[in-house]
Amino acid sequence: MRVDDRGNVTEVGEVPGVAGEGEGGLLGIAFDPAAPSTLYVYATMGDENVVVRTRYVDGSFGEFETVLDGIPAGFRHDGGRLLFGPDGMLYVATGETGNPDEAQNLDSLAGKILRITPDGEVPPGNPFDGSPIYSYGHRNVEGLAFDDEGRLWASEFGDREADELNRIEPGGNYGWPAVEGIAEGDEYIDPVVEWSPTSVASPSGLAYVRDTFFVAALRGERLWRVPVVDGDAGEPTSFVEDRGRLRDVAVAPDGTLWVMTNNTDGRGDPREGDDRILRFELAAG
Ligand SMILES: [Ca+2]
Repeated sequence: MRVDDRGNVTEVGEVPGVAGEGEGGLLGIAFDPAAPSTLYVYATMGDENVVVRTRYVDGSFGEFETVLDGIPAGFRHDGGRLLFGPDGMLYVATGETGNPDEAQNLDSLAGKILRITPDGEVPPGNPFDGSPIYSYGHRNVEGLAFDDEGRLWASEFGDREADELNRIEPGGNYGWPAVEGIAEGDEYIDPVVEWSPTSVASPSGLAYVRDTFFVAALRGERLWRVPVVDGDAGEPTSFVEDRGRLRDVAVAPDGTLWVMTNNTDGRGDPREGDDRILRFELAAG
């Protein structure tokens, strides 16, 4: 779908071969800033998750080609967020597919954040030789954002104890399934922010603008706002608390904030007209 700034929605085309069960399906999209008519898609196809790409020219798609395959898929925890970094590389968030131990297995792409070239190759500078894995020990990451300093951050669904906002370091182990939330040990990198209980957050999409992260909360049914001070996160506050489940948030080129509801995902309470994309003006300063 293409949505213009007046809210008009146009169906552009279909991504062939998408067949997800449970939480699988067509989960993420990203345009390459260095090749703006190339669209990348993260989707479940067959029994795996893949990244494919196509050209978007004159209002329609060309052929789709596979960029990266072999990402495990599951009935739940399929990750799916795509984001190009300031280094021109594509960052890919995956989930552990309901198999927690896979998050610690460096031979599996499940429960990881991956870093690949736009062609799907392993780029120079990745922390593990010959591997697209950039960080591990993740349960299910559905939110990625870079701050003004080029640092990568990720939201993370917790299980029973705490949801997380993490600052991602190359080669970092974020603890799942050994620990959840802030553990204060030496072995794993603690989140910068945790939400407990998980019913107040369950964070999916993540966006950054002007020293602030915005975190779309599914079960929490609100938009969390987290100020960033000198690379650390301040106390979260929340708004947009009357629209139900929020799946994603993005900053548009004009500086407005776009928020996607997800009340029709089988776990929500759909209202007439759901789901919606909401657009907010951000206060100056
Ligand atoms: Ca963690």
